[in-house]
Amino acid sequence: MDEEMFQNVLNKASKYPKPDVKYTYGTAGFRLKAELLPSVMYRMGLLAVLRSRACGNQTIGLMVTASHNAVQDNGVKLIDPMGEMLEAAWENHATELANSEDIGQCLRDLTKRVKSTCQDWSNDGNIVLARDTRPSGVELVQSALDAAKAFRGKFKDLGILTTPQLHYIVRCTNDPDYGKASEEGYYQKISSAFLKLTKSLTLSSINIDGANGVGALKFAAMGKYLENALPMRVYNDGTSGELNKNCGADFVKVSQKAPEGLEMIVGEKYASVDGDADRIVYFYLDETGSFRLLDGDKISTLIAGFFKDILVSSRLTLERGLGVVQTAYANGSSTAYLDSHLAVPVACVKTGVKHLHKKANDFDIGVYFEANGHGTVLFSDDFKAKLNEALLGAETLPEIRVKLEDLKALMELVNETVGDSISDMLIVEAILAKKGWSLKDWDQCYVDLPNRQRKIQVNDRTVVVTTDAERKVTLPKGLQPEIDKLVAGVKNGRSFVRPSGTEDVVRVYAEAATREEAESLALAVARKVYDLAGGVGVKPH
Ligand code: 16G
Ligand code: MG
Repeated sequence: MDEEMFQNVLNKASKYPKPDVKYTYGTAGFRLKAELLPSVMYRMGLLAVLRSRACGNQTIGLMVTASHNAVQDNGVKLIDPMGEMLEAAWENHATELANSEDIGQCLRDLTKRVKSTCQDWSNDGNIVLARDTRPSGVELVQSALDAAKAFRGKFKDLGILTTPQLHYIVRCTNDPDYGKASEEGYYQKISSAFLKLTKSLTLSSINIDGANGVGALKFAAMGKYLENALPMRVYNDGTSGELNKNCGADFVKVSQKAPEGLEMIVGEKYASVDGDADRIVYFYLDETGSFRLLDGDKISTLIAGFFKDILVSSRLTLERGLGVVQTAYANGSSTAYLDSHLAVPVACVKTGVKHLHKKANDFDIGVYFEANGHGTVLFSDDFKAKLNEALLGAETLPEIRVKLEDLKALMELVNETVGDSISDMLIVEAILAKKGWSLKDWDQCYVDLPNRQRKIQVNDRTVVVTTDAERKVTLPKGLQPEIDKLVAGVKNGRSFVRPSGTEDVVRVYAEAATREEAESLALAVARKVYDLAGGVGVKPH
């Protein structure tokens, strides 16, 4: 090993001293107050280069963002070669490196370990970096670049991008068949698929809440490629308001009300994206002036229903077929609608994008969404091959060919690497236009069951252990029977409890036929959690 290189890494590291913090690479990478991150960022620059070496010099992405968190926070996540999230074993390497007191030694050990088990080791190392609009991102990117230089990796700083744009670019860099590896290539691929799909259709305008973040910039940029096919107005574009403050997809989903910064009008269409533009939710005002939210569940049922129709009419037969992946947070009405109305199989997995993404690969067309608006569609190689074969077939009837071409355009419109608010919005808009649906028509597919979430402060959230995709608890003992008893007395009742992956709390979800019952079920379950899982502070009341 090259001692001079490790010495160099160590010398540079003194610029980024590690504060007294225990870091964990969680479901969303590292995410903290920005001032606690320079040392982490430096180390993640090193890890990204190491990961690239371990992947035979394929390009690895490093995204600096804290998504829907406050502007004072920031974070970092690494992106694997096919644009997917970092492999689980490397999450542990990331945590180890971030916490090490002797970074030179830790990196030396890690390099040795990784190299010894690695098939296609390369001595180069290639990374691409991007950040959202947080001011702290500028210096944080610089720390990662310093690391890459010291560790003799090659790097490209792509400036400000949405998280899904960087995922897309990483994928295209390593797999040029997927598209052109640039921001422009992204707009071109997606806009041309959208224009193909909506050719000769008239689309009504959409109002977008950009959360005062990167989404606002990039929706506006995409608008230039859409040739006025979709009139778009972007609000909360960052010129005056603060990032994610009382606006954005998370605010709208959690508070179930309109973001600040836009005046809602009956009959208009609205969508909100989050701070790094990988989530989207829709909303509108009904005739009575009530706020109506169309969340990730509504988006996944819309997309799955459309795929179902088009698959039937295009006569493509698939072995593993179409399926939808949800989490326990999916509204019970959405699951029932998929099951009994659309007859589409539904799988339920643990919270966290990586679990949904993985499961969606079990289907030929796997639609996955979290209720919070993060999701996309994955297509199997078999599906792609069958589709191309059918399109090439000379005997394919013209009316079938039209459907197949729609299917192909729809596939090209999807960013398969990760949930993407720009791509997701254009998918929704294309489907609504094809069906001639308003948001109200879409909303009426099914009625959400009233639901309520609560969080309970406990001494140690790890005392709560779940099973069955987080739908049941195994520990603390006695909690599940209590939940079962409470649920049994409530019409359409359902409730589950899980430790948060991002906050030091235990979360409770409850739904029921009426708002009052959902509220009281959530409260009763929260009180049981407080009693049995070591609640601290005031008991829920
Ligand atoms: C992270 C996850 C998100 C999940 C949320 C749950 C990713 C990229 N993000 O933000 O999917 O919904 O955690 O948070 O996986 P919780 O564990 O605190 O409820
Ligand atoms: Mg996000």
